[in-house]
This record gives sequence, C-alpha cells and structure tokens, in this order.
Amino acid sequence: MSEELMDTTDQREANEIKNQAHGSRKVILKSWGFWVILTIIFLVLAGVIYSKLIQHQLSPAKESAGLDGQTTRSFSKSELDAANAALAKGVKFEDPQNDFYIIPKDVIEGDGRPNNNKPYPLGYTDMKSFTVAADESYLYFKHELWDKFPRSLPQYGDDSIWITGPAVDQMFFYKDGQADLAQIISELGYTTGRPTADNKVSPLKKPELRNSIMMSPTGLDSTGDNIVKNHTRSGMIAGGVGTDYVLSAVPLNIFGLKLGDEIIFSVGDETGSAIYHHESVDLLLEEGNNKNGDKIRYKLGSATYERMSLSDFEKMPDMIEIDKRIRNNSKAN
Ligand SMILES: [Ca+2]
Repeated sequence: MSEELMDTTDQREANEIKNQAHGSRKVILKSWGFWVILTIIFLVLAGVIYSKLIQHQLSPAKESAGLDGQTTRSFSKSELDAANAALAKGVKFEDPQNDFYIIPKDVIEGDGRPNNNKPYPLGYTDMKSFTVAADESYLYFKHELWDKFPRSLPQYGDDSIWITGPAVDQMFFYKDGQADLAQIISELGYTTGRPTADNKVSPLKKPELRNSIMMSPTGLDSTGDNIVKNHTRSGMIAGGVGTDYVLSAVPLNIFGLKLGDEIIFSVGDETGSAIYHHESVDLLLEEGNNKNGDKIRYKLGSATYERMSLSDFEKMPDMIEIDKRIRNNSKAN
C-alpha cells in the first residue's frame, strides 16, 4: 500500500468516525428534544386542567352557565363605548330612595320560605335609576343603585345576602310573529347556590356578576315559578362589586328583535337572603305600596317611551293567550 493510499484510507476512517460521532450526537439531541417537548406539553396540559378545576371551584357550572351552556362575558373597550353612546340617547327613569315594596306578612312563597316585611336599609338593593337603550346589535339596561355593592358576602345582623340584582321583568315581544315573554336579570351572586333548608350559604371567593335571561314561559312548577323553554346567560355585563351600578347588554337576535321593534316591560329589583325568599323588593313606576309597577312601552332605539298600566297590559289579547298557556300547565297546588 502506497503512503498516499494509506493517507486516503486513514482520512476515510477518520471521516467515518466523525460521521458516526455526529450521528450519535443527532440521536442524543433528538431524544433530548423529544423529552423537552413532552415536558412542555405536560406542563401546559397540567396548567389548563388546574385552571379549569380552580374555575370550577370558584363558580360552579350550575350557576355560571345557562341551560344553553352560555356564560356572560365582560365588555371590550369598544363595546363599552358603543353601549355608553347608545345609553346617552336612551330613556332614563329615576327611582326614590328607601321605597321598598312591603310584602304582606301572610304571603309564603312556593318554596315555603318567608318574605321580609322590614327590608334592610341596604342602598345596593334600592334602585336609584334605570336607563334603556338599543343599537343594531344589543339591548342595553343600566341600573343605578343608592350604594355600592359589597366586595364579599354581605351580612346584615344574623342574615346574609346571597343574591341581589335589578331585572327587566315580563318583557313582551314578538319573535317570528309569535307573542313571547322574557325576564332579564342583571344579577350578582355571592354564594355557590341557594341557601340550605337550615339557612346556610357557601360564599364564592369571587362574587359572580352575570346575566340571567329566561325566555318563553310554558307553565308553572310546583313552587309556582315559571317553567321556561330557554335560560341563557349570553351577552355582556359591567359594574357590580365596588360600584353602584350594573350594565347589561343582551343580543337582540336571541329575541328575534331589530331596531324599531317594540318591547313592553316592567323593572324591579329583588334580593334574596339566607333567611328570606325576598329580603327586599323595589319596583320602578309603582305608586303607593303596589305589588307591580307600571309597564314601559319602548320602541328599540328611540328616546321616548309610553307608560302603560298593568291592567291594560294584561288585557292585551296576546297576553291573555300567554297567561292561559302558563296556567293550563301549572304543577303548583
Ligand atoms: Ca328605590
């Protein structure tokens, strides 16, 4: 073998050794990279599962989502600007301070719980004003109260407030030509659910501000509450704890409504405590200690309204039909 050839052979061997070393380094790098990626995936998955568990613990699914699985979200900056622009052109109603409706002592609710005939003087359960407005996409309701909502479970004497919130009640509208009713509550929940039979509540770490929209009543359950076809929490909400207002935006399309259509509704604020079914009730447009306030007849997007008495409302042929349908399917008594 010539020296030259030996050199070439040595060179080839050296190259082969180098290549082998490079190859094994590649294998090591590959498996090292594999474990890094696997660890990252594991950490991300663990994080997601953990946050879901925490979320679930803070706000049980039962309370957080409607029957359709929808939850209420916050406004974006531009959505809030749009809401305020619409509200500036809406209709505002003022409501006096400390004008609670006193429920007669002998009224016992369907669930057997009593009502409070001496409502607590809590400003955040007392309506101060109400504004209604609409744009092409949303119906807006702004409720102002006489005081700020507490940041954690409110106590009054031995009692505690588990839920409070103003509502647009018995809202009459036409969906695809059919007369229908809806109730839209802008509620602030302080507990994981209703009080137990021995008046105990479990506070949420973070109170939950949400829309509660009940649509299409079809009957009454055994406690006399409406059975509804749909319950959703869709839309946006702002205000709540630390503020003295609640602002709700509800998509027009869930009612099949558009600008210029008419709705007829009343407004009330109900609060539930550990002891009382209704700790307090405050109604808009009521005179004296009337159980029901007058109705507001409002054309979506307009700056005016028409006041309508409850008896005129109940005499509307479509309302008589709806009422009949609900009563005929009553599981109460
Ligand atoms: Ca009031």
